[in-house]
Amino acid sequence: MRVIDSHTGGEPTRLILSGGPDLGSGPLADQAARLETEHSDFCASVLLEPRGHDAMVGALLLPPKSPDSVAAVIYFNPVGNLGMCGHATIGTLVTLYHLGRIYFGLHRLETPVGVVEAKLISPNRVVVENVASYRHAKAVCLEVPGLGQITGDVAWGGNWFFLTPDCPADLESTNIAQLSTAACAIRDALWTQGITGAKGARIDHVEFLGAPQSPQGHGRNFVLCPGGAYDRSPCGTGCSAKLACLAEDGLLDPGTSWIQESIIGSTYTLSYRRNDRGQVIPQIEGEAHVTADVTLLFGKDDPYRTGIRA
Ligand code: PYC
Repeated sequence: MRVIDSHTGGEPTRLILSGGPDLGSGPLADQAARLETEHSDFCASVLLEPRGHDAMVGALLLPPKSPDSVAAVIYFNPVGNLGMCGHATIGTLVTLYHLGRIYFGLHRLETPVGVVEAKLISPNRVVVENVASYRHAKAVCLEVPGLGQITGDVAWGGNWFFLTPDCPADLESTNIAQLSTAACAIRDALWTQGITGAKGARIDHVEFLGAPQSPQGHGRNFVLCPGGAYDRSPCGTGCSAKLACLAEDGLLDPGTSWIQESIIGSTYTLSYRRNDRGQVIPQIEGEAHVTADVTLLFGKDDPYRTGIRA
């Protein structure tokens, strides 16, 4: 199986170019559902140790449904699918450029939650225009064992997020273990207390919000991903959810830039516009680098053929 690895602000993407499972035909959302339910071994074998690690996001490249799109892509992590993925979209465009499949300019990419447009502005920099993002619930209070009362917003940015300024520790990389434990406790409490996204959707990302560390920054975050890994980048869909909340609170005007730092200090430049329906359309600018162009091997007698699942 040929894969190309990249990282976007430190967050890894593994783009699968060949050797993926047959997902049949039909809408991309159905093909994505088939990947998750019928091919979880495939997903784990590509992403988990010994071939990968739990922070990796897979991007399965498929032929587009529309001739106007450059590709269709299904994003997944070791535990399931992601609706959209900002960092992996940036990584995908930079990788397609590396392969000579695209050049600078605007490209349409089909994802299971809608078409996104992304502009390659240099070999390593991309601006992604994400799906419409919105706040579903404001100032939700929940009781979290070991943490007490936590208040935050529930918002959609292509995935479901709970965003809270109630951080259990400073947003420093030395506190990643403590932040991860607390974010997992919040995610579990959201589910057990029946707090969901629209139509009962599980909130599987938790985002702590804090002050920036650099003079040019506007905010810093820590984002817990569904498998338990933390996002090394500021998280494109998490930034989209944050933009939706800023817009709704009247704290950021359309077209105004916001620099978001990740827990390791990598940054995205964010802004948004409103479409003709008044919805928030986030723009995320970030940088990716290709790190490997490799063939993954899956020996029949390899006991860890489908990944280490401790
Ligand atoms: O960049 O949207 C993102 C993302 C989601 C999970 C990991 N990265």
